[in-house]
Amino acid sequence: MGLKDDTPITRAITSLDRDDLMQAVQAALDAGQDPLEIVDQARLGMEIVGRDFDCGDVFLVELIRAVEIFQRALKLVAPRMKERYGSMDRLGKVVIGTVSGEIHDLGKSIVVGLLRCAGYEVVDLGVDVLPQDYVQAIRREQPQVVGLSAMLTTALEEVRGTVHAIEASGLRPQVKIIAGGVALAKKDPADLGVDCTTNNAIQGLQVIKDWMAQKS
Ligand code: B12
Repeated sequence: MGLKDDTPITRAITSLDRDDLMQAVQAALDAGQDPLEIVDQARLGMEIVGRDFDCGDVFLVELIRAVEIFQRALKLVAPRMKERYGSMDRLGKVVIGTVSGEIHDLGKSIVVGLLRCAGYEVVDLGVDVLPQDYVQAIRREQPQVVGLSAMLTTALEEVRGTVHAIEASGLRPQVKIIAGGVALAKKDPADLGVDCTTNNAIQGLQVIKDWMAQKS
C-alpha cells in the first residue's frame, strides 16, 4: 500500500491524540479512502509507538493510551469496512483466539473484523486461550478454520501445544489452522503443525477465503 508515516492518522496515533485521530479517520472516510488503508495507517502509528516504547521514549501508560484510541478508530471504520467488503451471507465459520499466556489482541481484532466483513461467522475466544478451550470450541462450533494469534516468541510453544491438543482430540482433520502475528512472520507452518503462518491480516483473509472455497 506504499505506507507513509506522515499521514494525519499515523501522526494522531503517535501523538496519542484521540480527537485528532477521530477527526482524521472521519476525514479519510468522508474522502472515500479504502478502510483497510485507514487501518494500516493506524497500525503503522502503533508500530512507531511500540518502537519508541522499546527505546524508553514512551511510557507504558502512553502505549496503553495508543491501544485505546486505536480501538476507537477501528469502531469508527467498522461500518465502512462492512459496506465495502461486507456480505450478508454466512460463508463459513472460524474459531479464533490469542494463544495461552498472551494478551495481545489488536491484531486478532482486526482479523475478526475483516472475517466478519467478508461474511464469515467468527467465534472469538478472546485472549490467553488454553489448548483445551480451542478443542472444546471446535467440538461445539464445528468451524472449518481455526485461527491462532501469537505475538510473543515464547508463544510459539503454545501454538505447538494447541495444535497437539487438537490432534490428540481427533479433530485435526476437520479443520485448517492458520497462525498469525509478529512471532509467526517467517515461521515454517510444518514446523508448528499448522497449515499457514502469516503476520499479515489481509494475506490471512485471502488464505481463509481460498480454504473456505475448497471446502464448500
Ligand atoms: C500494543 C502492545 C502491547 C500491549 C497489548 C494491548 C492489547 N490489547 O493488545 C501491552 C502493553 C498489554 C503489551 C504487553 C506485552 N508485550 Co507487547 N507489544 C505491543 C506492540 C507495541 C504493538 C502490538 C500491536 O497491537 N500491533 C498492532 C496490530 C494491529 O498489529 P499485529 O499485532 O502485528 O497484528 C497484525 C498481524 O500480525 C496479523 N495478525 C495478528 N494476529 C493474527 C491472527 C491470525 C489468525 C491472522 C491471520 C493474522 C494475525 O494481523 C494484524 C494486522 O495485519 C508490539 C510491538 C510491535 N511492533 O508489534 C509489542 C510486542 C508484541 N510486545 C512484546 C512484549 C515482550 C510484551 C510483554 C511481554 C512486555 C512485558 N515485558 O510485560 C507483554 C506481554 C503480555 C502478554 N502476556 O501477552 C514484544 C514481543 C517480542 C517477542 N518477540 O516475543 C513486542 C514485539 C515488542 C518488542 N519489540 O519487544 N504489548
